[in-house]
Amino acid sequence: MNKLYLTVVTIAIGLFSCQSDRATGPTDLAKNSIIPKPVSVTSTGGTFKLTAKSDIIVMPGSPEEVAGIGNFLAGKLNPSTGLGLGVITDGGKPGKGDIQFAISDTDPGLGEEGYELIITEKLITLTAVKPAGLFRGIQTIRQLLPPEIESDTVQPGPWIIPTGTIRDWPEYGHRGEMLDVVRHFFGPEDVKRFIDHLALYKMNVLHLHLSDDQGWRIEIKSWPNLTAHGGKTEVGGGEGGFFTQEEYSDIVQYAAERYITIIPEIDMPGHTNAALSSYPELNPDGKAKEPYTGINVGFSSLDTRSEITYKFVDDVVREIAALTPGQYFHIGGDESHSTKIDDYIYFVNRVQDIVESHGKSVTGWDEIAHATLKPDAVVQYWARAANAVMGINQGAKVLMSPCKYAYTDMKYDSTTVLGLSWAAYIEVDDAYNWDPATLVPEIGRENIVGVQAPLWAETISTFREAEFLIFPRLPGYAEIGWTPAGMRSWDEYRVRLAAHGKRIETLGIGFYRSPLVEWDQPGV
Ligand code: TNX
Repeated sequence: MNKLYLTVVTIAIGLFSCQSDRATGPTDLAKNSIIPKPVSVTSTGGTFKLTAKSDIIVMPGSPEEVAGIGNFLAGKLNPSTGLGLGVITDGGKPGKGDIQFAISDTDPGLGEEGYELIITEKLITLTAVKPAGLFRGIQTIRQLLPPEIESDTVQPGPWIIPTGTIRDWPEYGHRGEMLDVVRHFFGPEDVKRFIDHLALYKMNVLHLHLSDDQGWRIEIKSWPNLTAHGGKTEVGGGEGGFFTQEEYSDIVQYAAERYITIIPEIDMPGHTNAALSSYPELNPDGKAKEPYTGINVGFSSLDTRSEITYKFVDDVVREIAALTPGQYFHIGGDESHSTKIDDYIYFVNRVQDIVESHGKSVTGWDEIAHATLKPDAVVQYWARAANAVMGINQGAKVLMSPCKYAYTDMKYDSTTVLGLSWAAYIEVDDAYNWDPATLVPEIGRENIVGVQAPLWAETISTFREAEFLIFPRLPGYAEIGWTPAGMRSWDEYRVRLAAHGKRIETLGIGFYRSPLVEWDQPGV
């Protein structure tokens, strides 16, 4: 009897101490597992708790969009906490448990996307120079809360954050991913989900690869057959698909609400079989090409010496540019193996003028550096460093997407079923362990605008499959773009990444459980 009593008491104490541990929560802000790693963190050893009294307070006089950022945060916190945080914009004083947003230019060092988060036992104050900084800052708040915060059903909590100060801003202005919606089509809902993933990790660009040999994915009103015919194919013979202009604009808007810029790509003069099969007049012999559903590259080319080609390009660029608020239009330019080099240069030079005439700056794959680049051109380095260097020598900037490190369509290792392997196997450590500013000796920090990881879609036909290749490499690319190289190390990163397993899983993402990461350890 006595023994039983003792056992019950022991279990009760055990349970109680566990519970009280949970109720106290983590108290050292410095032991966070935020990705990308913040620039500076100081801990003050206390705790802040979200309660049923918590609200999000927007300082009066803030730009209107700040209330939208408040709504975004409330929309993330309310389903899982059930605490019903409201967004207060009427000048109400912040009380215990509130999160306050402030826009202030007293700390210009934070820049366009930086933020400061001051967490006391009473209040969280998030300050930024620009609304984009507040948006990046609320991703830090999400990540400081337990992974269950990402659930869409009410979870027990408690919702505790350690106190202290975080000051944080990105190393590079361009941090993004590319999504190939051509080789297999991914619809607006998939693209939005991808945008959500970018947002959580503070990325700010989504490059959409919208045309290729296997399909044309955006409605062009002046050339309707591009989608009526060219939109109906994809790799392997599936039904394809395309975005109407309304759907594209809706994606642009959805991204903008997350402070993410869309860069549209129309790949040319190669990778154009879908256009050539949709319009006979684009072909030198006046005959439409057969649709193509294989995965070879380099066989197609627009007719660079025909005026109708430039009428076509002008219409396409004009219609897409009008729907795209971002500065850049991507003209592709890769693997034009069936275009003579002189024709290629002539074409890229003319297309640059077209892009400029529609108010956009040119970006393209590294081959475009063979042409005479405009001063504001950005060369996307993927394959040949010599091309990127040629771009630099013309005064262009470089976007780093080295295929051996940043190609999200590469297999993780020889046993991965999805993905290709022509560039490399890219395990999670390989994806993380490189520094854009030292990778190629001739490409220095001052030449680089940022980092972009492309996801080509030859081998993936569902978004679940896409997510398997994206995660867990995406957080690493996000950190390479955000966190100064001197603050990064794989051994420290892999522990933080382990703590994201549960978070990614709670978001419903089936990710690659790399053996290099101890996923089931409780994160810090
Ligand atoms: C090369 S990367 C390509 C794409 C393919 C990719 C597959 C680049 C600019 N061109 O057309 O989809 O390899 O990994």
